[in-house]
Amino acid sequence: MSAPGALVEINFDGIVGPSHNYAGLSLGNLAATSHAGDVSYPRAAALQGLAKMEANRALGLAQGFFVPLPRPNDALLVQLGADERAERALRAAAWSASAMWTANAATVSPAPDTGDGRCHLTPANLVTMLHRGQEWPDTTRQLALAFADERHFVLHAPVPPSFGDEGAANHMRLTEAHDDPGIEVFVFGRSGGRFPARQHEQASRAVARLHRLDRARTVFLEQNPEAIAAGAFHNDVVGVANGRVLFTHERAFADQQGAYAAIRAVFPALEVVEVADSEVSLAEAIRTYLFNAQLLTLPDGTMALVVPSECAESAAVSAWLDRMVAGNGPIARVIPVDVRQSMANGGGPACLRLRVVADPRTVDPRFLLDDAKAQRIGNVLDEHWPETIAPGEIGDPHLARRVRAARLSLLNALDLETLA
Ligand code: SUG
Repeated sequence: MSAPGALVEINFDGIVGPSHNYAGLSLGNLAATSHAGDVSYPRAAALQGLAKMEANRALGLAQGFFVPLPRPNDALLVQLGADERAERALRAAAWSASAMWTANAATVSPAPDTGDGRCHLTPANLVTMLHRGQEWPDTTRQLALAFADERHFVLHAPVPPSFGDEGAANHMRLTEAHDDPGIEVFVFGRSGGRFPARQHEQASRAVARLHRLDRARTVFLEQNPEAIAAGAFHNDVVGVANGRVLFTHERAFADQQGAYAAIRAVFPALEVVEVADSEVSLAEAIRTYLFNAQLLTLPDGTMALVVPSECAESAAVSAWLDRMVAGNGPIARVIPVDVRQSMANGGGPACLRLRVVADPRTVDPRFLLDDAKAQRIGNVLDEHWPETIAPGEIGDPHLARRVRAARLSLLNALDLETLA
């Protein structure tokens, strides 16, 4: 256990909700649109997520979680003047378990980076997609509970809806040590391409101002429009940062060399681990989610990359990873994990977690994973999560009751009935 007051990175993973399904709701997310209409496996999905959390905890890392949001969200259909007989896409939006991807829950600026020495969180408005735009009110309630200690945390309202904000998926932090002041890098997209640019520059700038970041230590970069067009609907599909390291595809940013230079200007210690297009094409990187990895600093100070198991099955990607580990670079180890149910909706290991650098003692302990809670969560998943959901079942009142009851069982098991 860390010393009192010590800040550590806590990964808060979203527990996959009992209504997890494949509805193809996210234009520009190629995995999700290509799996539209598949039968989903909510229980397996949630157990895969739990196994990932447990594996990271076994590495000696702090692990938290967020519970699924209430679904189906009848209020959304009411707002649209619709009901369970609504057209398929509207109905599916109300059933979406998309809050599992907590990298989109909020943007988080740890205490050492902010003007008042507290950790600031801004829930993402997720306005670009209907099914995601319904998340923030319930997400905010959960964040308010988990980070209620106002001596250490500040929770903002989401930025106004005209500026799309997708949270930490478009935000990176570079630092010598988690509890040192960091450099915060915000990555935005410009609209005009064939797919939506989901992170608006003005949303990123608003978050940076709200979090009272030092302007001299804040960098704004434009995503490469070609990456968005190739399916990188969030920047964390083509790059991830941890410590001094930026692990990125060479075509992630609109001006790649300019991006490195802008970061280096304020953070000379930057170490770039770049994957060339000739080694792993943008398409292959997006298909395998090589960069949607958790880049973790282990207790011994070395770094590990938790990648989806799809990476090990790609000749180009696995060869690249083998070369990386054999070399002298900062990433010493690669750990594949099976999160296939989430991957089929475009959510890899990094999408499933929100990083919060904080002293675990300042977080509501109900949201921190330990052996007993992992056991209880596993039991509820085994007992109550539907094994499968076929597309035709979305909207079925019997399944709706089952999904609601399953979530309540989880809240009861975690002493979180207040979120019911
Ligand atoms: O917003 N998929 C999510 C995946 C989010 C991944 N997160 C990060 N990259 N951080 C999305 O596109 C698909 C749901 C459906 O189509 O049923 C979905 O919402």
